[in-house]
Amino acid sequence: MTVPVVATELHRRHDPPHEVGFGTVVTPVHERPERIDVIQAALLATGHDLVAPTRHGDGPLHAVHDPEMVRFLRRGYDRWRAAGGPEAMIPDTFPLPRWTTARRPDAALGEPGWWCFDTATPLVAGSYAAARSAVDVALTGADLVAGGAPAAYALCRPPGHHAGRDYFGGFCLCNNAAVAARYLAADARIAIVDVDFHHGNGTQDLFYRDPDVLYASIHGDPAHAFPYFAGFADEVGEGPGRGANHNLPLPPGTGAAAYLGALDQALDVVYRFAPELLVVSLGFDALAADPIATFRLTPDAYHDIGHRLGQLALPTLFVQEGGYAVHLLGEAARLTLEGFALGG
Ligand code: Q9C
Ligand code: ZN
Repeated sequence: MTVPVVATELHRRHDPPHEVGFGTVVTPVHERPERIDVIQAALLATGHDLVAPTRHGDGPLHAVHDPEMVRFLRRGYDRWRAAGGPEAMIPDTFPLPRWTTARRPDAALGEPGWWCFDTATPLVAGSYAAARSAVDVALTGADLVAGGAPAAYALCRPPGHHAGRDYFGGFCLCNNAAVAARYLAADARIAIVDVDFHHGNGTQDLFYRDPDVLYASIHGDPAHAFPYFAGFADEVGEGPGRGANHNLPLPPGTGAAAYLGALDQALDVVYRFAPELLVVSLGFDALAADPIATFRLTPDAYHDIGHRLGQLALPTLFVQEGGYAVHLLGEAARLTLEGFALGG
C-alpha cells in the first residue's frame, strides 16, 4: 500500500533556540525540524508519495480554536519583541485558575501566560507560519481520506494534541488532529486514537462533551508524566459526551506486551463506537530511546501498533504528534505504515 505523505518545508520556520524544562534551559530543543526530515526521508525512500498541502482558510481552524488565541499566535511575537522581549517567547507569569480576578493582560510581556500553559513551548518569528502550515497539512490529509484514500500521513510540525480551544503548550500550537477530526465530523462519525506517549489533554478537552467524536488514548500515567493535570482513567466525557472519552494510563517502564494489551482494549472501544473514519494521533515517544518519556517500546512495536490499527479496516488519517529519539523516527514511521498495510 502506498500512502500519501502530506508535508511542507514551512515547518522549519518554527525553530526555537531553547526551551525551559524543569526550570532549566534546554538546547537544542526536543521538538526540532530534523524530526520531520527523517520521517519524510524514510517514508519517501519506502515508496510513499509526497503531497503538498492546500490552503484551507480560517473556517476549520476557528471551528476548534478561539480566534483570539489564533490572533495571539499570529501577532503576539512581534508585540513581545517590540516590548523588549528576548528571541524565544516563553511565558513569565501564569494566572492560576484560583486567581479569581485574573484578566487577560494588555502588556505584551504578560500576555503569553494567558494562552500558553508551560515553559517548553517557545514561539519565534516563524512559529505561526509553521503552525498554520501544519493545520493545512492535517486538513489536506483529511481531504484525502474523505475522498477515498485508505490512509494518509499528515507530517505535522509543530505537533498539536496538547492544544485546546484557547490554550497551547507541550510543544503544540494548533491542534492539527482535532482540527482535522472536527472538519471530518461534519460528514462522518470519527474516532481519534492517540498513541503518543503523552495524554492529549487538548484533544480530550475539545471533544469532552461531544458524542460524535470518540477520543481514546494510551499514555504515560499523569500521576508520573506530563501533562500531569489530565489523562486519568476516570475522565470519561461529560454530558452528551459521557462514554466517548477513554483514557488508558500506563506506568513508567511499560513495554510492548502491556502497551499492546492496552491498545487492544482501546481499539475494542473504538470498534464498538462504529466510526466511519479513524484519526490517529501518532507519536513515537513511547520508544525506550525517547529522551523525555518512560515507556520501553522498540521500533518493532510500531509494526504491531500499525497492524492493530489496520485491522479496524477504516480510512485512516495519521497525524504526526511527538517522538524525540530522532534517529529512530524514520524507522518507526515506516514500520507503522507497513503494519497498517497488512490490514484487516
Ligand atoms: N523537560 C508532545 O509529545 N514537557 N509533547 C517536557 C521535559 C513537555 C510533549 C519536559 C512535553 C511535551 C507532543
Ligand atoms: Zn508526546
